[in-house]
Amino acid sequence: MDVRSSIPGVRMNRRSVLKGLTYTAGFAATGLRLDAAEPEQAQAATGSFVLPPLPYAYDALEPYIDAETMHLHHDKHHASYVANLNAAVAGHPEQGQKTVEQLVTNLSAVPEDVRTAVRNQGGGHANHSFLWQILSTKGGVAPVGRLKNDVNARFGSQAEFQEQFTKAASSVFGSGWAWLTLSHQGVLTIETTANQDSPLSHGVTPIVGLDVWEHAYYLKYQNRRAEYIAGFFHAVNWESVSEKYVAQRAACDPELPCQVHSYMG
Ligand code: MN3
Repeated sequence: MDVRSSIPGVRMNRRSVLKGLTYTAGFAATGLRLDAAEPEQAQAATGSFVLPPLPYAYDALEPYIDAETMHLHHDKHHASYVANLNAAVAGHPEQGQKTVEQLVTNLSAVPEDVRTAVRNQGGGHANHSFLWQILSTKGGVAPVGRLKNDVNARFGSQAEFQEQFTKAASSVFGSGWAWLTLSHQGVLTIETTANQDSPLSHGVTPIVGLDVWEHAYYLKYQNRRAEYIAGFFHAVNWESVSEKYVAQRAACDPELPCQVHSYMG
């Protein structure tokens, strides 16, 4: 069977919580010129794909991810992926009927003339939408429940998992992402993707994802990617990630063995 066809789309929560967002005094004091109307302009100018609001304030991830970076990352970079994706599919209205997760899960179903654009811009939209959802400093310091058990079974311990993940994220040459993914057979894996490639495109479900493009950390960390990665682990909403993981596990193919194998074999 084609496992990709049965991978459930990762639905993003698009609750409208923008009203809770404010520019912080700290951000205003930097003097950065950012236009508060930018996300609305980006959406109005385009089509069926929209920039999801951040589910928390721009400064909610301080001190690990700074408000200035969140402003630029969400309002400019992510908005640009959305606008470019809409432009890419403008001549193919049927593609605009799909979710972005459906697009990147099955790139071969996307018309060839826009496939690379959808891979890059759709990947950027899917990856960033996912990233905002897994972050919050209020979600504990480590996985709980089934995810805790499975991470320990697979990697030995949370510390060992973070060490392996850090190695992978540090090894990305140029722009890309590091991931903890779940295969349809129920196997947790640390992997990396280049540019904006989504794990969904090769048939696995993202559980945790870290953006290691320089735009994600350069303002605060400059070239110190290792410090950024260490900060990221504090900014993951482990409670929410652990909760979603239970549902993601339940979607494993019942016809295939769904068990976690030891990382060390
Ligand atoms: Mn990014």
